[in-house]
Amino acid sequence: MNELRMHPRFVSLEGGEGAGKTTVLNALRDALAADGSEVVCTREPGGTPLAEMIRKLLLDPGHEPAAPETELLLMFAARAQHVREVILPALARGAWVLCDRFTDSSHAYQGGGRGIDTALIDELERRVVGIRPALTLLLDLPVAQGRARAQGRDGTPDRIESEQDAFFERVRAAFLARALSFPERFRVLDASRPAERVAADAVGHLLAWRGGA
Ligand code: Z5A
Repeated sequence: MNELRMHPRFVSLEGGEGAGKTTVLNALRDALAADGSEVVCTREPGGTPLAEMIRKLLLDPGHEPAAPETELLLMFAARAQHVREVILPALARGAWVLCDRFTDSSHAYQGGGRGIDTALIDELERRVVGIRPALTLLLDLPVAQGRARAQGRDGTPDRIESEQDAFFERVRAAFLARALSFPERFRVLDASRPAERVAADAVGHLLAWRGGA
């Protein structure tokens, strides 16, 4: 695999912690399924049994700190499996694929957050993944607001959630930089608004995209 293509029925949702991706994903699924279309909702890291095992390794705070390169390669190992087992077969049979995070998260977290060279991430994307969403909805909100939402949930923070605010500020800046670099693919939504308004906005973008695709 050595080329990168965009598929019109492949849509990703991106954003920092607590941005509300799960809520929006459900609204997008309902909007697409209303006319009987098959919609596959999936997530990264994860989406297949093996990729979910890699997710557990990645988020487990119980082992020694992961080197940034280890973290990056595990993200791409999970993605390689997910693309081949779930995403490409779904697109081939005519389904829509809604993915909670994809390669832009690697650019934001491992690139922006951990400082890994973008060229390496681009190379892995091209050689290991080979596909990019045609539409990416970025749910953007201030770091403190997202963290407050995430902390409102039960459970102890995972390995990445335990990072400092400065890390998440770099992640947010990297997401916004990606959106500026790919304006035809990205739609940036103000995710600090009430959940119903964010979801309605996201559905509007998706249906406009489907209408024009
Ligand atoms: N990661 C990476 O580093 N590199 C990669 O390549 C990939 C991922 C693919 C796990 O992802 C971690 O993997 C993630 C990035 C890293 N680490 N972090 N941090 P994840 O997507 O599973 O984890 P997450 O981003 O932490 O998920 P999340 O916090 O659950 O985010 P969300 O799905 O966007 O939020 P939510 O569950 O819909 O909402 C969170 C809470 O806020 C919940 O109580 C909602 O009721 C509430 N909420 C949602 N929207 C609103 C609004 N609009 N107003 C008020 N309250 C709201």
